[in-house]
Amino acid sequence: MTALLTLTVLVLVAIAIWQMTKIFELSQLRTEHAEIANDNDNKNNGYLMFAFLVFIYGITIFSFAKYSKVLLPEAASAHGGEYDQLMWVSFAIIFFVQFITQALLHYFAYKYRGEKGKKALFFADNDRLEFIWTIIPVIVLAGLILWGLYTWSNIMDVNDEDDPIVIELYAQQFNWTARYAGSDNVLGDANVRLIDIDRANVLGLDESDPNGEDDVIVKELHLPVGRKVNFKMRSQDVLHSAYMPHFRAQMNCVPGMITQFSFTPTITTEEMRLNPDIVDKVKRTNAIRAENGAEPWEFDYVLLCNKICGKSHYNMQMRIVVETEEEFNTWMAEQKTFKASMAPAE
Ligand SMILES: [Cu+2]
Repeated sequence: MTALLTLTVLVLVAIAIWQMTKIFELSQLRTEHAEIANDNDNKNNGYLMFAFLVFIYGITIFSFAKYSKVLLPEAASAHGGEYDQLMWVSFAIIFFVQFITQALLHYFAYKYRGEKGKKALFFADNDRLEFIWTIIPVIVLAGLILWGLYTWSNIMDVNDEDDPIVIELYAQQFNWTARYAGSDNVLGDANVRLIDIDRANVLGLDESDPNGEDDVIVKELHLPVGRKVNFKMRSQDVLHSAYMPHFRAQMNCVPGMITQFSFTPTITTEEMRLNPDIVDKVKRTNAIRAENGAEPWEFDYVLLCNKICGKSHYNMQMRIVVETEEEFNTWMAEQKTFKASMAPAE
């Protein structure tokens, strides 16, 4: 009974509100606030257009000022400069065009706002105008695309010139393993079917291939500065992506095939730690860590996974150390070869 009464009251209240709204609407019909825009409304909308223009310029400047510090520091690879230049020129063109067209769009929306007795000027076509606004984007885009293709083919050219070190990057859920080709600089054959965890053959190297005997398997990537590296990527399970942001390098790791990427590191870890952008980033990060009672952090290059490959994807990383040739040779001399690290067959 109470429920029925409540429902009836609610329905009656709803009807009352509806009726009141109708009365309100009717009373408004003959006043200034009709639903058809008058000159005053149009003028206000024109000013609002201007306000919106100021807002988007403001938020652009604010974002640059506040968030530029999260951008990557100077590229630490030979091809990285070329890559960054292409990106910054593209950015500059986009911002220039955006700056001009937004201003024009909002200014004209204000200038040609509705006004009693004013009629819009209209013409069906203008060959010269159409030619100009077609040819300019065609030239700019063709230039960018050609430059992009040239940069792409330069960066993606993996070859054996300049005596590169050959290193395999092996991806699996959720960690990385690196394999150096050893003194012969040739990687031994490998296949996931040959993985033998009991004998510590974690990458499935083929024991019958002599090229694999001197291979060196490690959990931390060391690179000598100034020496070209040819990376060969493999994946054990799902799609991963080897991402080395400081070197402007990324390549998918695909189960069943070997993908490649090549670059020359140009800045050692020690040198990069002195880079003003890195010093600033470390300072900011450590201030936050101190608040949370965590240990201070020191900058290191890093290899990340850039494909959402599963629940621990976010933490799939490996430290990269770029060092001098002597430091690299010392480190390498301490590592065990595949043959020496294998447990004997039973
Ligand atoms: Cu992954």
